[in-house]
Amino acid sequence: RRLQWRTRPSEQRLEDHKVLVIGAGLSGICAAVRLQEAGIPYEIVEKNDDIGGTWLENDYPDCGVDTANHIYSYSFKPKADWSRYFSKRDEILNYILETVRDYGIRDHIRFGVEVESMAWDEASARWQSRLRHRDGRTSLHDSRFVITAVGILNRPAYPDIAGLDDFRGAKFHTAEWDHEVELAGKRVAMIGTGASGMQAGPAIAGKVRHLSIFQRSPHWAGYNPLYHKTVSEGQMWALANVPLFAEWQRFLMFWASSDGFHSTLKMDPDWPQPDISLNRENHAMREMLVNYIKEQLNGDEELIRKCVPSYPPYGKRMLRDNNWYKTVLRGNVDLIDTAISRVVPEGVETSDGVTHAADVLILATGFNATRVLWPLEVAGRGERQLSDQWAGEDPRAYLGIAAPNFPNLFMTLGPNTGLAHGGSAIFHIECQVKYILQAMRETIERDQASVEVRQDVHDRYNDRVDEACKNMVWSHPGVNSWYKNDKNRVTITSPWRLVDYWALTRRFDPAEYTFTPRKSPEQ
Ligand code: N01
Repeated sequence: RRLQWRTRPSEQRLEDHKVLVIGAGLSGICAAVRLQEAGIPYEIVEKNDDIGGTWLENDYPDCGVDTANHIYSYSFKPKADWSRYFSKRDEILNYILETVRDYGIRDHIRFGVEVESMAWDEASARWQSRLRHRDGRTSLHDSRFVITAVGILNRPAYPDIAGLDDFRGAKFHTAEWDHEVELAGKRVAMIGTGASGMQAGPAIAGKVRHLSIFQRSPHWAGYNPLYHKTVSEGQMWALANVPLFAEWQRFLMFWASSDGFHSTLKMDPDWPQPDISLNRENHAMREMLVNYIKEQLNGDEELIRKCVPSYPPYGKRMLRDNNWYKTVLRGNVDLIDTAISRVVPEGVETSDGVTHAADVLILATGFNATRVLWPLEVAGRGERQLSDQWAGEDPRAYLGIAAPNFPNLFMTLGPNTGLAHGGSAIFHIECQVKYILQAMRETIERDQASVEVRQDVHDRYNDRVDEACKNMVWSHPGVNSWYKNDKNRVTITSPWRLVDYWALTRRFDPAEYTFTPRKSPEQ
């Protein structure tokens, strides 16, 4: 729901509380819609030349979503005519562009501008942000509030493999796909078998001469009958015309990902096989997935050994089988699980001394997700750096939204709000934006200059997060992922069910925050 003012502030007061939104992806656009409805002035600064964030940057072959679109969309902009249950990148990008057009947001966005650093100015109780423009110029931006909407997976990670720069052919990351490079008839090497690799690999295997896939560890991938299906006209009609049908479907998906299988993710201390599964349900899930893999691989023992993960299901992001297993069975595809020793000019060398010749090298190696907000430099009260407060890779925030010492700064998809257990990230984004706007309303209506979460509230919440995560699959010692830092502390994923996070963020409680009054002009 849009924000309701209790006492509508004057235009002048609203103008004084201008907001800077960093990023024009799904989170930034959601924030913009709600700010606009509330009449709070805002500006979006976007590093790219267009709208869309992750859905603009990622356009590798067959790039798409693995959360059903009828929930992976804004609640305020339902769409009955998604062509598929799990849409491809272009359809999602068009949906974001439609939202921007319908709400008239484009004029509020400055493209090709990156926020390099931000500093809280105590005297004026405002944020001063240093912007770097594409032409190298820098400028200062002044705002009362800042909302970071930079996503989690926004900085491609390049593997630290010796000789990478020596490779003779074309090479690129999946998030920076080079469409100028012709793959037909080429020998291609792809490093990484996460969600990006698992979509891109099958999409290119049919056209390349040979595909060598380098797998460091296998990922679990499940089958969903709707994954490859288009939505029928009858279904679209019902979604558009039958009262409450779309809401009902959305609610079912919400429930399924919220409550449906949360217990699958929790360790049972008495479980006899803690290496491979967590509890009875998790084990049943494992057996179902293993049977599926065996069936897909036609009993090929060598490939089955390579493809069955040793860690429990959901330890890393559960993927959707995108014809992955059929792809690794192809005659022109090798799945290589011998460690890479180095990249050489003519291909990739593995620790057994074999060189796998390649003309093109694709890095499906994921993102620098663990350093939340990096490389943005944020200096709060008393010039305290956010990266110091977080000791680099140990980010914490109250509800993933607010951090002490950083007044008037709100995060979307901040620490411990990533969804690794199903459910739509857009749901979390909407919860966060609603909460943030309530915080702003409270500050503006009380005629305060700043709002800052109390340290004790923040600490207590993070203790709860840590306690909940301890028991969950991502903390499993056999799982190595970007969901946690090098101290095995889960920093990215949320331990809560969707409904829990909704309840936590539903109402902003002013008692959990400290407000600082606005200085009158003569002070
Ligand atoms: O990245 P990843 P991604 N040497 O980090 C391997 C979302 N997403 O881009 O597993 C060798 O998951 C690494 O190996 P390992 C979704 O949230 C969604 O694929 O660490 N290998 C892994 O195999 C997802 O979770 C969709 O052992 C190296 C791969 O590279 C997130 O994005 C589609 C290596 C990286 O996998 C990230 O997915 C795409 C090295 N030095 C993305 N370094 C959909 O919704 C890394 N690897 C469908």
